[in-house]
Amino acid sequence: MSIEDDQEKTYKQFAQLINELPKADGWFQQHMYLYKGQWLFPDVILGATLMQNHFKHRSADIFLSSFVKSGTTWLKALMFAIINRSIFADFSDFSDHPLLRQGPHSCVPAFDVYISQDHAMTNMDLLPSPRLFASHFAYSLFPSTFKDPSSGCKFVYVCRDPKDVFISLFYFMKNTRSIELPPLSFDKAFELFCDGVLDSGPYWDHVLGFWKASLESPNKILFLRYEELKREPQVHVKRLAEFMGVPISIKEEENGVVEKIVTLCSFEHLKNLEVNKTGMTQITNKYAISNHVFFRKGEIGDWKNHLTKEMGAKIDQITQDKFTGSGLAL
Ligand code: PAP
Repeated sequence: MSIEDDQEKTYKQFAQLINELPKADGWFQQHMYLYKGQWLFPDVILGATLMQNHFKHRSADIFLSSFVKSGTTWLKALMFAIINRSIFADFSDFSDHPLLRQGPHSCVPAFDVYISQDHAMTNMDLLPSPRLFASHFAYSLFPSTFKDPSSGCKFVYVCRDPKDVFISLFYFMKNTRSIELPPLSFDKAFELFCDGVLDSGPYWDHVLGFWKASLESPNKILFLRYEELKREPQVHVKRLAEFMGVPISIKEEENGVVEKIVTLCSFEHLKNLEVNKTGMTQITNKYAISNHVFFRKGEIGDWKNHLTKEMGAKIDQITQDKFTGSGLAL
């Protein structure tokens, strides 16, 4: 049986499943659906079912996992640059690096939507190891065979202050929401965020899922914070390289490789590249997105310019309530 025939059953099951799931107005598209505790687009739910039934993982696979607007673009660039550094650069020169010509989202595929594209399974099978994928799926959606410590697969998870996530998402939504939908107001979006009713939400369940798993399997899941990366990018580039099995050698350190990767992937550098000012990323066969929308301010604490003190305190209170007893503090 061909891969496509084998997947046919999953497509049929998905067509039935989507009609049975709880539905809400989407932030980007008309509807999103609650699938196993996470609000997702229909295409992405199809992606989750294809992953669960057909994706053949390899022990060297690495998933960059994150809640939306938590640092995915940055981590895509950093992880891509770290893992491919011997192919695309010698010690002194990154002048022909792919990140100078392509947006980070073109360098590392968005697994959740890519997997349902034509021939995706075959194409992914053809990729050399280690394969690098990025995903907004909740930890609970990944197959247990993949999550099993003996599988060898790894996750890098990045989380960010939910107040900054909300602001980042609100402005991203304003740029990318379907023009056929009525505007979503700031106050309504805030209420929905707090209630967890947003694409990939709820935020807190997503973060906790990976946090708990990282405590159980620290060698399998590297849990990072956007804010820590901003403060000490060089320290975290070295941690990432170590975790991904490609540690920075003493010779590389002496040659300034860490600093070069940090500079190559910095917000200021990427944002000002022509490809990220005017270029597009093809997300699916039918949908492309302007690269510039992924680079807004890249700061810690921009929420203070947009949320009232009461709104900030409300998100902090929810975070405290949800994270109590988990050992996680943001
Ligand atoms: P995604 O979920 O759509 O992939 P993601 O990349 O996770 O988005 O988040 C985008 C945020 O990361 C933006 O934050 P802001 O709206 O508060 O500005 C974006 O500016 C920021 N960002 C993008 N690239 C970088 C980078 N190289 N360094 C730091 N922050 C970055």
